[in-house]
Amino acid sequence: MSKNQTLGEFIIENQASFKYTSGELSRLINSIRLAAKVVNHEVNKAGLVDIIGAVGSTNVQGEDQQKLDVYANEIFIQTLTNRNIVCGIASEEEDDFIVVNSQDENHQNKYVVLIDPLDGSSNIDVNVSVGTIFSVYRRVTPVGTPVQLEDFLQKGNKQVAAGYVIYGTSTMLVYTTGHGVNGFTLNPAIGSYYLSHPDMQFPEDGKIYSVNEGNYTHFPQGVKDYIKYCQQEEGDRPYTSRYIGSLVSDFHRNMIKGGIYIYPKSSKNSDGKLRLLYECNPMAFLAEQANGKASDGFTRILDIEPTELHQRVPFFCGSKNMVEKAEEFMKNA
Ligand code: P6P
Repeated sequence: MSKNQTLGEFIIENQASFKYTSGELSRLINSIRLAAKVVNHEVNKAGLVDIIGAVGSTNVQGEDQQKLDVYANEIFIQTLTNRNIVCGIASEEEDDFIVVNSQDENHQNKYVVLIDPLDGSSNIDVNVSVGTIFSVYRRVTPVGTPVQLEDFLQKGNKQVAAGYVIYGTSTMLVYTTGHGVNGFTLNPAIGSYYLSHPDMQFPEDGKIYSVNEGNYTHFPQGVKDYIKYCQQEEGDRPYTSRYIGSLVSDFHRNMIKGGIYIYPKSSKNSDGKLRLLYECNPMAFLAEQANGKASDGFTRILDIEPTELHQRVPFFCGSKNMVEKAEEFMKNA
């Protein structure tokens, strides 16, 4: 691995380390790379053209769909579908999963992709970073048959790849195939991604906690106790509170600087807000591959048995020692 290697060179160099059919996954990552460039082009000029603002419809989550949500969803689905790589796609923006079968393929492809095409999209109108999150599994139902719900309801520990694109001050693709986490920065002038952050690791400790404290009164006691712990004058505390309201941005900063992100359940969100399959599982896979940790406050995220496509779970994720401290408060509350 050499710094400034292009993403294409990196994929080819590491193809052999992937224990399954190497070609297909490489083509899958390449298609995500391409879709991210197209979405990035629109996100970067959102303020200039009439693509900003709500499209007037809502998604299965009941959230207002911003035009860029819809656009990003269409681009990722088209790109993955047209390249005859996957047999199924699930998206935050789609009520049900999509069976992908081009005429000549007869359901021979082996991978399913779950995606949040544009996470944090409520930040679009205020020019704050947003992101795409993706999760990849091998199908578990017979090849040659249409993909089924059980292909998507797999535990996070079965993921073969996961990653995010962050559309920030620069656009980065950060992903893992189970051999560590690597970050690639897009050079928009030539449309190539370069390996800018090899072998990304969460510092074991950190001083940043990311939680929406506006919901404090609705939080479980353990979360309230942990927040007060972070704010106490003692040792290396008080910590710093940083909350962007965009999971990918908060996660990315915490992975580089050290920190914890918490979206707990509350009296307003009985299971929390984040979706297990296409937000928490991929971010948890990345976190663990980067020496971090991710749980629902009690149970490892990657061990949670999914029951529904859009189910939500509480999410504690980041530097190992910080997550374990928060889990201690949850246990003792
Ligand atoms: P709240 C964006 O909608 C998102 O899913 C995450 O990206 C973000 O961290 C969280 O929700 C923000 O939610 O309730 O704090 O505004």
